[in-house]
Amino acid sequence: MSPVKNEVSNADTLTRAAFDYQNQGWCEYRQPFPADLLAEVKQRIEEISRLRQPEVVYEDGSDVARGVHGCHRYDEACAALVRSRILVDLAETLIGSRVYVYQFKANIKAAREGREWPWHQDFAFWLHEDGMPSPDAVTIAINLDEAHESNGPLRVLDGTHRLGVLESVSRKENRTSNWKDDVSSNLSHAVPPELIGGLLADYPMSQFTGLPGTITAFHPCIVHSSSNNHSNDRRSILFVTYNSVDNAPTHATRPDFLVDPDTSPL
Ligand SMILES: O=C(O)CCC(=O)C(=O)O
Repeated sequence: MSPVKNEVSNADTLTRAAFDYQNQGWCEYRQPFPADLLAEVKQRIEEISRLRQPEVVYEDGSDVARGVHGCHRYDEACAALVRSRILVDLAETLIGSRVYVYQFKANIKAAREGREWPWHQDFAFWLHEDGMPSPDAVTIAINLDEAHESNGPLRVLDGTHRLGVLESVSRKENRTSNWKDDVSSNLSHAVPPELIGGLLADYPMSQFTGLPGTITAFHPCIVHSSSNNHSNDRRSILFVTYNSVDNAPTHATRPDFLVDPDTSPL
């Protein structure tokens, strides 16, 4: 493909993605990601997940790795991925400003043993735990494995990004004392159970199924979840959260591998 043609198709793809993102709170970004870099990142995530390091999180009560966090801070392949123009252009277009990496993680969801993520909104964590002023951020997901109906794909409720943060009236104004509660299957800021039935009735659900390399982006306030992995196939997904450089958190005290303190623009 000639450079000019590529520029044009990229602009069209970005415009389409921005339209979908505004309307439904998420979009698929139909832009091929360099296969060699993605393969390298996948291999590094597999290697890092076998190390006994604080940023490797395990499924509750087991030694099965659930996720690895923040390796863009020291691993060259992961650092190259978060700086790739494809992802940064998408993030800047969806947020409308310069961006930096707020969070980087791979959720591994091992075959048969990977556990659920209850219904939640990411901004509830960023607001309450870190003091992020507003939801001027976006999470870009890249499938490392195929995500299909039976291995616990991400699912979102279209349009719920417009609802703001959903709190229960009885919610206590406390922050969690242990960051592990923010990444376990027993989430600290899940959507209140009494609201879920109504949300499921009122908002259509979309599932992010797709081959390795599929890129999707979703809004910080969209209500989303995923189920246990009932299949023999691992479902590993990379999540890179880009934040506006004008929206740095006011009291980020969680570990650096969970909330990157480096807010310089990419
Ligand atoms: O990995 C998943 O299925 C869901 C991840 C998620 O919702 C999150 O990390 O906020």
